[in-house]
Amino acid sequence: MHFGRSNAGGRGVAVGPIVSSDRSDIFCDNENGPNFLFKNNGDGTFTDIAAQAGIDDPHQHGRGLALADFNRDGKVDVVYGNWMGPHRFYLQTSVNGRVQFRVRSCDYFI
Ligand SMILES: [Ca+2]
Repeated sequence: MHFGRSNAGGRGVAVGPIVSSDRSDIFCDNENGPNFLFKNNGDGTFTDIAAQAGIDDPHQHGRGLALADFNRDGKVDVVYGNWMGPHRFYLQTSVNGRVQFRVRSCDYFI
């Protein structure tokens, strides 16, 4: 099975119910090009929704990542470092029933 572009330069991968309530999705932060967020379709296939969900971050070079529900709203959020770029902290939200990730600045932690 192949996911996305073969030259993506993956640097981090995490698996869990990121956008699905009862299935394991896959998030990959990449060095060369956009990140992937593969939503589990429940039939052995996955759909990359990173761009439509606002978490593709195509101009950065991801390094490692973690998943957690940082704001305790029941939705999984994503944090990762970038090489030679700003680190990212994304909170998951929903806009008109569609999954969206909003990047937050580090002052969110204050
Ligand atoms: Ca959350």
